[in-house]
Amino acid sequence: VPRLDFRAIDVKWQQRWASQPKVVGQSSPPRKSYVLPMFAYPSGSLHMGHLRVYTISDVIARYRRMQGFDVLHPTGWDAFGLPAENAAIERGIDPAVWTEDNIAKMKQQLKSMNTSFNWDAEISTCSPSFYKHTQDIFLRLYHRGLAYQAEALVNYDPVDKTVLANEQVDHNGRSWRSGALVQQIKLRQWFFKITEFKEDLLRDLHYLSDGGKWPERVVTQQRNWIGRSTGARIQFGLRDDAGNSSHVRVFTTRPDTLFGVKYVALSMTHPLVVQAAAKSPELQLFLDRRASFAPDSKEGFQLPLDAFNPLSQVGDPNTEPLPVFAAPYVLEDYGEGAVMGVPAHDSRDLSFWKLHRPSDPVNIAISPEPVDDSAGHMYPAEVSEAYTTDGWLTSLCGPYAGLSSNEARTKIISDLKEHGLAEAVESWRLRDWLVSRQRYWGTPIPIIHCSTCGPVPVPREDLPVVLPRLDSSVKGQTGNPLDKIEEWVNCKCPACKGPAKRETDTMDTFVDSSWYFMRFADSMNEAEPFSQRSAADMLPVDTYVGGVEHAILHLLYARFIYKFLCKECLISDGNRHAEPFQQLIAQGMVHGKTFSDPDSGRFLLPSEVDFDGEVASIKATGKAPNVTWEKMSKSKHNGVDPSVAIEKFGADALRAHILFAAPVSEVLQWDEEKIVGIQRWFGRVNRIISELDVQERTGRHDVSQISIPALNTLNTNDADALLLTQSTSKSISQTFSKDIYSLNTAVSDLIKLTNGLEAIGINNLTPSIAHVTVTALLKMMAPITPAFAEECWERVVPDAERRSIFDVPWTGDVMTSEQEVALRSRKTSITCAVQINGKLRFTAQVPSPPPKSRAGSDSAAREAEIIRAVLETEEGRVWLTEKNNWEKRKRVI
Ligand code: ANZ
Ligand code: ZN
Repeated sequence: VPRLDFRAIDVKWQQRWASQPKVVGQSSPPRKSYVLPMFAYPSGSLHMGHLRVYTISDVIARYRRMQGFDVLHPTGWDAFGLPAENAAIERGIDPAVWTEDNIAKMKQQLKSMNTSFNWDAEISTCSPSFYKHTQDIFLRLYHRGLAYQAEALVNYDPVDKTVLANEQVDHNGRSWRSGALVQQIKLRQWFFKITEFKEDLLRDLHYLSDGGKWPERVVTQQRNWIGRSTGARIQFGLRDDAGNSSHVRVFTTRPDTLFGVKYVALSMTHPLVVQAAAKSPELQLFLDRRASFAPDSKEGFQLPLDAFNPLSQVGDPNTEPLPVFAAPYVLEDYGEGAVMGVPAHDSRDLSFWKLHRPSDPVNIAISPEPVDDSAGHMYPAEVSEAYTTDGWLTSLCGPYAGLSSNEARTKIISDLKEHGLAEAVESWRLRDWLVSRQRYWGTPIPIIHCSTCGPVPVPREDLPVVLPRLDSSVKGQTGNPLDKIEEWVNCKCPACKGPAKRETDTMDTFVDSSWYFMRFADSMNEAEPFSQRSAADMLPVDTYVGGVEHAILHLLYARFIYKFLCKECLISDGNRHAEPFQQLIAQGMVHGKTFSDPDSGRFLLPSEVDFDGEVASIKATGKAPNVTWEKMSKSKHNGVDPSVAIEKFGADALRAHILFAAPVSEVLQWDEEKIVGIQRWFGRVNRIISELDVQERTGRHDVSQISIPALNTLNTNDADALLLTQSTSKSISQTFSKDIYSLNTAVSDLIKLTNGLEAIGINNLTPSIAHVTVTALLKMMAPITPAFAEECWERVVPDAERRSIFDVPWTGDVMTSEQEVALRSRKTSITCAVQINGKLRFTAQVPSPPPKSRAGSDSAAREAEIIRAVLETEEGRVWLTEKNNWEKRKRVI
């Protein structure tokens, strides 16, 4: 048995694969399959999350290649973005150089994982040959009125000195990148009109959730982000302190709670608030403080206005005037920028009311039961939680009392509508996509500003607008370096040829990643992003693999741009609903084993822990450390460097371990101690291969005859081995093709098959059966452990037939289903008559006898086998263990 040097095997096959021409699909007509892992940011080194994504996508790609598909499995680099620019500012390094270095390192690491990427299609979003087309897509949007400039209140990150998209601000109002508290300022910005596609983006989620093409939770997150609400616009009367009447409209999804309204609140930029601020310095002061309010702040400022519930105007006695507030919790760009406050039934309104009117009772308008046993009015302090779900209207609700929320919504809207006081409306949460960034390291926006002509698009033939190089003078600068590069900024207006200036904003990196996957279809095309022909051949992506952290933004933007390009007829979609990713595999995170001191809670360096004993102990104290699994991070000292792990265990063991350790969608707890199990498995495979090898070299096996011989010549071991191989291959095919989320079971199935074959013993098999089952095992292993499978394959498949294991079609089954049925029935169909004390008592199914050649060779074993089977039947138990004692039992059969 040769000793296995996994690193040497990896390197040998990596070189072989690189020098072999890619085999194109053997199927006719060719069937394509496009398998894509989310591309990486070139930070400089892979992390375990990358290892997990690329392993999953590589297994799928390799499996589909073996099935005869023309597989496209490309990758590239999401190469624009702040870290490169920050390196430049901190250390005076050109971001392009920094990025290229990192890409070179990471590409090497990716190859060392035994991956099978189409490197000839590789792209990098920061290369002019790529961003030329990002600019082209920008211009296509611009010419359709879908890219526009507008003054907008934007999130400004004072540390990175850039504008952030809403999505890049967390719920504490901090930048996702720098962690700085984000400020709100007004700036002229570029937007993409994604809202134009909101109906399509929402509707087609049905298609994605049908048949589980996308995980339900991702579909739900997208649906909530788009956020269509159906409700009503309702008009409240207003009277100011001088007695002048006017009105204000609010948007509500709960017209049924109208009897619970206690106040009206307006956004900080609502026209009525702006008007009032002109006359009230205190209000102005309040408005000026807005940037300092926390996002969930319930601050408020009461305006000198009374509001009147519209129900009072349709004859309801409930006419008490309601206070009106300016409040930061009311969003300026949602609905009407105004809300009706219902403390009893909305939790935000309840906290607002508790803060501003702690002693003013709230109105309970909705009851959880059809019978109204609610208190009617309650003091805010008595209401611990708002009752926010639908129910039945209480006796407070006059003519509507007793109606269900649903009935009441319809009736209240239609009653108010008669007086022009309400109308049913929809409201959408989705906002246009703010794409401009005041940074250097991004795709330049291809627009020129001319004082005579205004903004002028750069003519297509002048693309790309190339980023100027940065020199080391950038070190320590703040703001956008592009603003300071005069010779780049100053240019000629394409329209009037007068002096003009380039747009210095660059695009959000989400723009690059919104279309990169289309570029892989035709990544060398200089003239256009991709040809219609190549799009028709390769798009959409069949299987997209990536982290669930991209569930909202990246996927939404990519769906938008894809739908846009379908509308532009660059992509002819057939009937795939203009969806770019037909199947989405969202993989879970990788958590690292984390040690901390039980006394101080301090996270420990691995070097502070002694692993030599039976249980780990802290070197300094001798105590046992706390062990948890957490997101890998520097501060927790729990990160694992994939390169080190590959050096240590070989890529194939890592791949198998990653798949085996957890179902695809779940958190993977990275525990290197468990790789031993995988290594032992490889060792068993190695022994089996050696046995087969000996068989073949001693000529016991006629290599020209590796199909299954006639069934009646097979022995029980052959039948067992064949049936086990057959059931494994069924299960594996199912997993690889339909049930990718259970890839962990593929590894355990293969381990079981290996153990089964080892238990049976290769030498106990008819040589051709040994060959069939072992080669089937190798083929099934190949997508997961490609180099090790190739190495074993080379040892057992005779020279004449030697070709890469990946060029051998995946046949799946090792026998026909007729053969399988015959084998199975032969294995179990013997009926045995059981006599007890000379009387026939019952019959039982027992294993069929071994073939003639071996009959009589082991009759004791055969007898034991039959008795065991008989005792396992229900009759056997009753007749032989309950009604008769052991002595009799021995005599009877
Ligand atoms: C009264 C009410 C009573 C509400 C109740 C809810 C529950 P979704 O479902 O997300 O669309 N709202 C309306 N415009 C707002 C704005 N500009 N800023 C903040 N909140 C606003 O949310 C709709 C609900 O959010 C609306 O329904 C409104 O509060 C509030 F028991 O009206 B509701
Ligand atoms: Zn001009």
